Amino acid sequence: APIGVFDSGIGGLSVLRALLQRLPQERFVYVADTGHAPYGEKSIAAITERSQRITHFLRDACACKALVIACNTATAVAAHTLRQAHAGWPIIGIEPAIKPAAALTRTGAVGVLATQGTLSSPKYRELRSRVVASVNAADDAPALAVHDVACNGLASAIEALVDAANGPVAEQRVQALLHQYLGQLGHCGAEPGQVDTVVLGCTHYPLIADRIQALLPPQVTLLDPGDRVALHTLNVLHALGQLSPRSAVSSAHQAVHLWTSGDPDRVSQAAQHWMHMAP
Ligand code: DGN
Repeated sequence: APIGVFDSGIGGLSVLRALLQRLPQERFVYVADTGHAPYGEKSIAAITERSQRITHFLRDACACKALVIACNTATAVAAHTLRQAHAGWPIIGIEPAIKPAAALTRTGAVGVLATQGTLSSPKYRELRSRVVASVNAADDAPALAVHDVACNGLASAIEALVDAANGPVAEQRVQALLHQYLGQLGHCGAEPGQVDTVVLGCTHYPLIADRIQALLPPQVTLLDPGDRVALHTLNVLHALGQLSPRSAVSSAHQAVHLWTSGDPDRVSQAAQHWMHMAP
């Protein structure tokens, strides 16, 4: 049986990319909900409703053996509800990598780029205060400060990058938003109190990690949680004895079925572009 993966759009391709590397023997069904994107500024009820529908589709129509929510916003808002409704069926979510960032930072200042929906969710706020409290309770580590930046519009601008007709305009828009949002991280650098670790807290952002890194001092580290999620998925399936045997799946093209509530050509173009997947 395949593994189901979904995102509001093409951002989850950054997670799918990592899943294909860690789990080369598995098949995947990816749903890009681009007809209802972006999730970042939608209500809790709307995001939960979309997540439930997609989960039903992946579990019932596609007979998926597990679900990877490749969207920070949907995880923050709906993972709990989905797990209650599908008890016993593995659901793997994704959340901003604050804990790994806290372990890595030398200055104690961590930036988190995410959607407003993720940053204002109780799940994120709880994670954030838990990590800050536990680091600041230990006296050997530098005090931890987490700087949240809500990157409204950035996921949508990234969606538009592969649109042939609007590509150059979208590129300008991405650059303008990055200047604005990265500017909010203050003077990035190696001094105490200056941000040296930036968490990519929305699955769209790793797709443009090179553009983000280019605008930051070289000593700033970006954290893309894709591989950690893929490794966790591997461990969960292994523990359940549900990993597929080494098999006939030989290419990403064979291994992935793409579905979308939006324009299928755009999504397959995005998969080709961001994952070098054959059409
Ligand atoms: N890619 C999603 C996330 O990780 O939060 C949502 C982006 C969006 O829909 N704005």
